[in-house]
Amino acid sequence: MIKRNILLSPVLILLCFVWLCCDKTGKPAVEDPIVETPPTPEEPPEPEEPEPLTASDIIFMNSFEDGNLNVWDDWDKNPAPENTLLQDPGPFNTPNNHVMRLWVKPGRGGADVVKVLPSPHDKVYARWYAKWEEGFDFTAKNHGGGLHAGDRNLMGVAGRRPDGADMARIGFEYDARNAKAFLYAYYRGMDMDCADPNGSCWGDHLPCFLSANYCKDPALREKPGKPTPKLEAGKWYCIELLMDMGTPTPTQEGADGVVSFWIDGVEYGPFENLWLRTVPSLKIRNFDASLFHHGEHGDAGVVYDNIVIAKKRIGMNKVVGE
Ligand SMILES: [Ca+2]
Repeated sequence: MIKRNILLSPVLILLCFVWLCCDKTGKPAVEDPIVETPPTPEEPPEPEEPEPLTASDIIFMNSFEDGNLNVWDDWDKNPAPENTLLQDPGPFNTPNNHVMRLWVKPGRGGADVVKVLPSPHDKVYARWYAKWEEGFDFTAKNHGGGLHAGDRNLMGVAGRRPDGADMARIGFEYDARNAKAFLYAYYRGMDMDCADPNGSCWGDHLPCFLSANYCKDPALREKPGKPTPKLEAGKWYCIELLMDMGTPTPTQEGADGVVSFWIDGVEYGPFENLWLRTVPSLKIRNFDASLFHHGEHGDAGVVYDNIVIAKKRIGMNKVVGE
């Protein structure tokens, strides 16, 4: 028995080392053919505007008018020019308005701000405005930011399926092959990119517009007649995410987590009956605005404004206090 433990210990240490050293920022999007939803002959979908929020609905908001980023919980403090406040009319064309710019140095790397929410939640909406600057290179592989359940230290973990008690996250990004928007999601029930025989597992694409090898669940495919837009540089987008952790369940059976997102008020979900957690203590605790590139990329960045995290749907209009 003692001999066995002596043999096992180096193996365990090696495994821990491999895990700690692994790429915690995720691999590039799967190299799989894109299956585009055919264009629809129907009129484009109309945005839906929800009821206005009250102050008590709001968990956190920031419009970058403080002159600094002190309300954020930034540990890595991406210094200028990676993370800067700029004067810009913003999404509401407001004089003397300010926005936050994220810019990534040449090569692999990222810029971000993190907010540890003042309270943990089972269901959260996050809305922000973003503009990819003129000349932005959408062909560069990327990851974006969004909502994270679990400890802040696990926000960058990638390459494995969460255990249902540790973490879950959804980030808004684009496919580098066609600039189409989607959510890149890590959660207990994720299943699209887990064929690696070594047990590695990479994020789901919501909606899924890859081949049938990945898009195994028809409910998670792009909805007919509602393809997600291809992002364009130089225009403001209103982006809103919903993450509802759902009932904690030991298996997929009975799981009812929900993820959805809106672009300019048009919903491209919901994705329902997702297995996001096994325990009630796994709650949404963090938000980040982030731009990560896997390798070489263009010199343009992305600007953010009017970030609101709330208990209810936020919509495109200004909220109380903005
Ligand atoms: Ca502003």
